[in-house]
Order: sequence, then structure tokens, then C-alpha cells
Amino acid sequence: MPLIEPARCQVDVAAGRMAGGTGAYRKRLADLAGLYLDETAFAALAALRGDEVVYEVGDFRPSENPGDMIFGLTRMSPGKVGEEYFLTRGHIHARADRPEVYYGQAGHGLMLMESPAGDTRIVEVGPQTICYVPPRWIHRSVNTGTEDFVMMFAYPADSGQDYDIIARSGGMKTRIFDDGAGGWVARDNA
Ligand code: S6P
Ligand code: ZN
Repeated sequence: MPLIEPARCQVDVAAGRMAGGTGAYRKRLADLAGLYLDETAFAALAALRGDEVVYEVGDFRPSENPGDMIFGLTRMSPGKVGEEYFLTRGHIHARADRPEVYYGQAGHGLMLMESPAGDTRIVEVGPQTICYVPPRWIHRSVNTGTEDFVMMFAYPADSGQDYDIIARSGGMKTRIFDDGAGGWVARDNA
């Protein structure tokens, strides 16, 4: 197999961006219809701020060879829909036995994970926190802070993402809300 060239990517923590990657995408609030519990609050917010970028991902994909690695940076804006904190779409890896690590850079949030049996795990992430997402866990990031939440991530290059699993299941079991005292509270998703 031909050698792949080494690479160097520069992280701007304050901007939540990584330079030198091979790709990037942005999610606007209007792209996230159906994710939040309070659909009325979502419609009201989307009418005002639907074009606003609420999270963005930049990554470096050297190849899709098994054993290679994709890495990058996720930046999530702070905010809430009703009392529910801003979140990512969430997914399970299409090759479900592939894990991931996240490394907190700025802001505060959490990794919400759900096992195939429906167990929930929540790992709080802040600067210099490493979160390990084991194989087979659905994972979604939530910004529970008042600043941008920025995390580096890395996962096997042949993982892929299944974004439909959460919708197929009627949502994740747990939702994360403002507790009214500057923190967060996890509640069952009816
Ligand atoms: C991919 C990895 C991250 C997420 C990113 C955005 O396996 O977990 O790069 O893609 O944090 O989340 P999502 O759920 O929209 O892909
Ligand atoms: Zn992932």
C-alpha cells in the first residue's frame, strides 16, 4: 500500500476551527428540525434564527483504509430550544464496532451516549477532558454552557455514520435540559 504523507493541522480554539483539514460542514438551526422536544419553541426560534450556524465540523480524512484515522474539530454554539440545550444530530457508527475519542478544548458540555439495550451514559466534557466513546454506543454532543463548546475528535477511518438510528428509535432515551440554576438535568424522553 502506498505511503500517506504526514499532516499538520492548526487548531484555533477561540474560533473553534481547525486549519489544514480536508473537509468541513456547517449545520444551521433550520437543519435540525425534529430533534428537539419542544416543537413550538423550535419553530419560533427557527423563524428568527434558522440561518444561524449552530455547529460546525472540520476534519482531516487521510483515507478510508481500515486502520487509518479521521480526526477533526467540532464547534457548537451555546443555546437552548425551550429549556433543552443545543445538541448535535447524533449517530452510531455504521461499522458499529468502531470507537471514538473526544478531547475538550473550550466551553462545557457533555457526551450523551446510549447502548443497544437502551442504557444511557453521560460524560461531562470541559477543556482538557478526554471522553472515550466505546464501540456500539450512539453518541450525541450537548452544549450545556454559555460559550462555544469545542472538542477535537478521532475515530477509525472506516467507521461511517448512521444518522437515521435516532429517528428510527423515536429519539434518544434521554434529553438534557437547563435545571434553572445554571446547570443541566437529564430527563427521560417520553
Ligand atoms: C463523527 C464524530 C464527530 C461528529 C460531530 C458532529 O463520528 O462523532 O465528528 O460528526 O461531532 O455530530 P453529528 O452527530 O452531527 O455527526
Ligand atoms: Zn461518531
